[in-house]
Amino acid sequence: MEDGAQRLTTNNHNSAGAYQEDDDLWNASVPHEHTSIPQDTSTLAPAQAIKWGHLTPDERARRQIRFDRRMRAASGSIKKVSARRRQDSTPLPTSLVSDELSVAASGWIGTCIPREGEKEFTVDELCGPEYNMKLIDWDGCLSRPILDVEARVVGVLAGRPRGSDWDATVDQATRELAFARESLRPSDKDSDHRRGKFPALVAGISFGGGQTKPANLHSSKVNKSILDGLLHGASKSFSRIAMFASSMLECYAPRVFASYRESLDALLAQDPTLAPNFHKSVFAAATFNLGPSTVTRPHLDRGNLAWGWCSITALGSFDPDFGGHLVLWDLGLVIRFPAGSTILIPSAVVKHSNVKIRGGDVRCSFTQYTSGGLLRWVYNGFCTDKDLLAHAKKEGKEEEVNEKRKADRAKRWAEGLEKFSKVENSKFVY
Ligand SMILES: O=C(O)CCC(=O)C(=O)O
Ligand SMILES: [Fe+2]
Repeated sequence: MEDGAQRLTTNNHNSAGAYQEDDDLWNASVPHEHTSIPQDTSTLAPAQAIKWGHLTPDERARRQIRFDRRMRAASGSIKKVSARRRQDSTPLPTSLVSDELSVAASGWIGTCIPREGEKEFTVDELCGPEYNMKLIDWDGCLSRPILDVEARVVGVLAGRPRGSDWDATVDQATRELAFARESLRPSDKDSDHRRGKFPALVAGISFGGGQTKPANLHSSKVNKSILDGLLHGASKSFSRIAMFASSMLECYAPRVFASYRESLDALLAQDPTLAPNFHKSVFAAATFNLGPSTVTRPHLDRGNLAWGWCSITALGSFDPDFGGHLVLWDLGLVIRFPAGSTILIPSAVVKHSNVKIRGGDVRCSFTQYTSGGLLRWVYNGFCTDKDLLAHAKKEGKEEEVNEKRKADRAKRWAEGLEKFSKVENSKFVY
């Protein structure tokens, strides 16, 4: 345990009592409420056992579902299994000063940084005298919220669901990525981009440079069929991973989650042609980093929402003690990152990369995120800045609209940071 680390003791709703603490709740094919249905009164909390003792099992089950929903609503709506995970987590304090991170003047996205060279780093180099970083020997299972200097939760080593079938899900996802990699056209196979030298496929809803409105990220015909397999294949591996990551966002950054949820709902209501990747995930878009050596260079994903979190799930078959670690440059951390585990970070503002992997090892990853442009579109009332200002001019309200926009810009980053949760007196506050 690092200096100053403490155990979170959230005030969550254990009184519901009737839940089985069962990570099979993550099993995408089973609606989670049904897994918690008590079959006899002995599994009910005492108060419910007295009140509901006369009911038939079916009636009790229905009441239990309603009761659980109310309990979840009262406690910020997270599932019991997530609340337990949060309660058992040990924070990871750092000296990050979040207010000093760089964001674009608009406050919606991150800033541009120069593209870094091809050098791949080892753990020894990063933790040696030149970079002086700290190795976090994470087991990849237990959740660890990452705290800034003000005990603000700026990200989380989320871990993995405890269900016994998670390894099978991870193996299946890894096989599906290998198949996708093999199926790419040769020209797509050796791509070299800002983040590194490995092919990647993107899917979902985005609004970035050059677009006039939010749109579904599209790909070539070949890649579309590969993506369809990854997103909608019978195994549902990526839908499970996506759902776990989304629920971890809800658990550790409920107010960021709510912003994603609200803006996604607004977008879908306004434009029914937009198609999210997964029903049970609030992230608007996803990237499949196909490897075989997904070792990213130090980079920012600057188009993502500045105060948004991006989920990263490591996949593949590699030695996590040798490489694949997630390096968080602004935090001075090198985090062991085994396949099957998920980490969430504000990737638009925190520079990150991976440690070099061992020759012959295979590393892939799956990320989910929401672009800042999407929230700006919703904030503008579903139009671009340009159209908004043109409209304001026509109405003779240019000055008024400009003043408001200027004021909003100036406070957007600070307001975004306020959406992060805090750990105060060992309690999770949001
Ligand atoms: O694979 C990883 O651990 C990092 C992935 C990443 O940063 C990205 O895809 O932008
Ligand atoms: Fe990234």
